[in-house]
Amino acid sequence: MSTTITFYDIKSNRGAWSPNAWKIRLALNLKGIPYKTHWLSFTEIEPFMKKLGANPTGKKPAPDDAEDLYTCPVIAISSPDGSSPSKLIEESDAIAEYLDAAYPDTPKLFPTGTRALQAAFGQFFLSEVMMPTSAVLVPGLVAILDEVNAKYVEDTRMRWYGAPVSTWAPLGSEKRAGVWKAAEEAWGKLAAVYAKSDGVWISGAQPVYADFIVVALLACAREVVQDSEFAAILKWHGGVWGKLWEASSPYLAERQ
Ligand SMILES: N[C@@H](CCC(=O)N[C@@H](CS)C(=O)NCC(=O)O)C(=O)O
Repeated sequence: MSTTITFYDIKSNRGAWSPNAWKIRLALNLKGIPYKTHWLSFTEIEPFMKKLGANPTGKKPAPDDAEDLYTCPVIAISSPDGSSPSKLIEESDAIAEYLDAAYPDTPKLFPTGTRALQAAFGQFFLSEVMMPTSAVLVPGLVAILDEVNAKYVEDTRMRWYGAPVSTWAPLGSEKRAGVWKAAEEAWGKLAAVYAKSDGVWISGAQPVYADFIVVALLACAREVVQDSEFAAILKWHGGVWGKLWEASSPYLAERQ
């Protein structure tokens, strides 16, 4: 297909980190689709997306829930000569569906018959695994942003979730140890799901979108938690996440 994909991702001083954007980066890398990353900081997303004509992907959490929320990832598809207007696709799931439809000769993220099951998996992952893990990820995220964007994350998360990010899981604290214990238990539920598979990937020999939801959170953790903490995750539950991480390395390599 003779089009150019621009992939909007969120910058940090360690490069790619956003779990939602990583899902799509992994998908593009699996499919071998060329793309160009356009990096945006948190505070650039809303004004930039409005100007681009992108749709919001939801509402901000309360008390700002009357306001639209603009997020990454977004992709823009344009013809190489720029003669036709860009098509914009917002929201990681919608982008993944688009990539399967637009590049039918590439590995499928949603093999036939798996779309609904993968949607159920996504909901399970978000509430049972991602939520309990985020208490340790968000504080680490603040540390890899510039001053303005660190303040944006601290201020918005304080407003939306009611406690300063710096108190969620301070390094070396008992609280952090407790958060990690809860996270390990949460990932244990996921390990029980993966144990039903006969391969490293959830559906066997090939990765599907559900795997990339998981790997994307590991890729985020890689950038925002301590090295020793990340190494511990890879050993949890008989090393299932270590094996998944290793199998994902071809799709994690391109991160520009
Ligand atoms: N449901 C959306 C969620 C995207 C999302 O929440 N992205 C975060 C980064 S991981 C974001 O852009 N947040 C903007 C902000 O917090 O202002 C998707 O899957 O694309």
